[in-house]
Amino acid sequence: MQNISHVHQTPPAGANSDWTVPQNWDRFSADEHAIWDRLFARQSAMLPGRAADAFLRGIDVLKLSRPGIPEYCELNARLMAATGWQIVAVPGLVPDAVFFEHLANRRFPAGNFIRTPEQLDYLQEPDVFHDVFGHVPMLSDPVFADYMVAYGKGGLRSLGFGALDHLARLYWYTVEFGLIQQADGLRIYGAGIVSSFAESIFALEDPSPKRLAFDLFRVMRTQYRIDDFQQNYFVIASIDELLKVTVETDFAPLYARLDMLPDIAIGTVLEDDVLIG
Ligand code: HBI
Ligand code: FE
Repeated sequence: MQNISHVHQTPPAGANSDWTVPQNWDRFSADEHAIWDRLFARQSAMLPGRAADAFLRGIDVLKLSRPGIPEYCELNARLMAATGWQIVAVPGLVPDAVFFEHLANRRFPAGNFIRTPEQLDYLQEPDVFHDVFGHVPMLSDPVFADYMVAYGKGGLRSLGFGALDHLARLYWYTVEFGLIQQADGLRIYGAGIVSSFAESIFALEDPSPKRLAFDLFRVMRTQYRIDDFQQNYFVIASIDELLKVTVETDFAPLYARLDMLPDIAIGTVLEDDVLIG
């Protein structure tokens, strides 16, 4: 999730130097817990057969079906036991370097607020539902958890190359909007899709988006949009594939080649693309 126009450039009042804030879970009202329950009920009813097995396992292992907005310190006990990750509360989008530093240290920055009923189907800033329902279940999968650490370390390195815009596409087309080919069919693991009722249907069933086999270089050339459904989705064969290619690739020469090539507009299909479904 990102809309960089909202990023706090200095830690807001009450925040630590790493932008973390207390979750203040006890300040959530009954109405706010009810918004979580409404969103959770709607998504959990429609995700079997749509969400990746790893995601559904995460919902179960982390006991996310308990009512109300999860209390981070309580949830962290289970998340830490699974993969050593923990959720830290932040007031919204944080600067890239801060974000990557947290990921590199197995800390997932999650919003300490929840959307209003008027924002039920879309909001710009990552709230607790997008972050905790969307992102956290996959963090209980050991391989995906390692991928997110590798991404955080890669993100910090990319800043040294001035290559964040290219590397951000890898995050966007995997962590936020990724699809995976399972033996029993195409499934969602991207947080931006899985936390959205309409896009969970669109991403798998609509004929208009181009679903392409994941290719790291192709992904890093591909533009994306932040204010509408995606017109491109990239499909991995396994989470192992994603971790392997990210850990084994030397990104420096890729960044040099990317700087010499034009971006690829959304919705484009190149002749050597592998179209899926
Ligand atoms: N901050 N809280 C928060 N959540 C994000 O997803 C996030 C961010 N800051 C930067 C950022 N994402 C992007 O740099 C990544 O998507 C690459
Ligand atoms: Fe997100």
